[in-house]
Amino acid sequence: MTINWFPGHMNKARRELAASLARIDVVIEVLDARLPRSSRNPMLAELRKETPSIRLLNKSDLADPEVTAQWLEALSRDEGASALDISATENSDIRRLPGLCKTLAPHRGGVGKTVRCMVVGIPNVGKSTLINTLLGRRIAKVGDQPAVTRRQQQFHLDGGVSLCDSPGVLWPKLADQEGAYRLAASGAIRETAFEMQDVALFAARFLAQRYPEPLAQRYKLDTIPSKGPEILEALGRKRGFLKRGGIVDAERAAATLLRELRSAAIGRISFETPDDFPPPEADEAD
Ligand SMILES: Nc1nc2c(ncn2[C@@H]2O[C@H](COP(=O)(O)OP(=O)(O)OP(=O)(O)O)[C@@H](O)[C@H]2O)c(=O)[nH]1
Ligand SMILES: [Mg+2]
Repeated sequence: MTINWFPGHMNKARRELAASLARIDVVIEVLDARLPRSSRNPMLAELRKETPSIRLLNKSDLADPEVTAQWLEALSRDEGASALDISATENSDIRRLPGLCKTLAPHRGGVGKTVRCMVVGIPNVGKSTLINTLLGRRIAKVGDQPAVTRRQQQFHLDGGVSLCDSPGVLWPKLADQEGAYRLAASGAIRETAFEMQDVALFAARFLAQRYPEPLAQRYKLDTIPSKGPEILEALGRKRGFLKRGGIVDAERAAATLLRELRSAAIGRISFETPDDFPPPEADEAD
């Protein structure tokens, strides 16, 4: 099944972002450390134009640390603009951020001036959490589901920096469906926009290929079956998710796998590495 999710509120949020970005000094782009490329909204890059930006790879506490190191290296090498890996819940990871924003907008540094920052990114990536941690208070509404923030909201930090929270936005057509499945598996897409079992099968095949040991350990599997449905079946049996007649409840097994993947109960998992994205020259080779 093709996954796309661009409901009306997101289109409105996109228009509001386009209008507000003209009055913004620094864009703070929050990406998901587990899928830094697939969580990058190509629409935001267009809307931002020349406004300086900082890229944050958030939820790095859930990502595979070795893969995050590869991403940090690749991002600074390939695109000239480095990124920081953070957990938005950890003040120690982000307390330098306001100072960094100021250095990117030196013309806004005078007395009585404010460096106006906008926090942007896909749904559920941790934008509002980041703002709450910087403020030291739970003011922005946070929740573990996409589309919690529905309108822009501005907050003032001490020291002449303002932060605007914004609703998470995706883009109208998720052309890279592999990326769309990663987004769904990570929790960025509302669950009514995809088939749970489809995405769980994708996740099961991915884990069997890239993270077989954590998968086997979590579900006490002696061997990992080769096909996605068989992995879900084995998981369901181990957990005792049986329906009448001893048939495995595949929907329950799917929901469990996705929940435990998202919370890192299976382990710290990254959904993609820089090597999954060949450089443009390789595409043009023949
Ligand atoms: N483990 C972990 N969880 C995080 C981190 N940052 C945010 N979260 C969780 O991710 C979920 C989404 O956080 P929000 O701050 O509401 O995300 P958002 O980007 O504002 O989402 P929308 O408003 O829906 O676009 C919440 O359950 C947070 O607790 C992080 O660094 N690590
Ligand atoms: Mg939010």
